[in-house]
Amino acid sequence: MNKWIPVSGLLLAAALTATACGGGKSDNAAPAASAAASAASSGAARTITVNAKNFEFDQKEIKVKKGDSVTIALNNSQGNHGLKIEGYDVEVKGGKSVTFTADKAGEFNFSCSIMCGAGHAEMTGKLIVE
Ligand SMILES: [Cu+2]
Repeated sequence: MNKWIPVSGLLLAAALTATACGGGKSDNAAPAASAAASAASSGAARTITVNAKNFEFDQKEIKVKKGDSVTIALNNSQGNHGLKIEGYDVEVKGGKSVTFTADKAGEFNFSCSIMCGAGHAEMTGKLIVE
């Protein structure tokens, strides 16, 4: 009976060693994940002021880089207008600003979000995220 005690001790030691190795593998995955997170948030902060009047935006094309933190400030020099970007959940009204992360590449149409009159449908532009 005494003979079995050292054997079970060895098995326990082997089990602990195996567990330690498994732990080492999962530790290796953690730095890779945090590196990807910091790469996504390394974009520049950009502020774009858009002036709106009846019936156009002065910026028809807004170009940013993917990952940028984009602030759009809308200034109504004439009339009452808003700016809404399709594909992003972003809308800003005159006199205000909105900040979002341009995390999707592509071209996204924006348009006036307030019925402002006869030329309302012509108030469009494009956000280009590259
Ligand atoms: Cu409008």
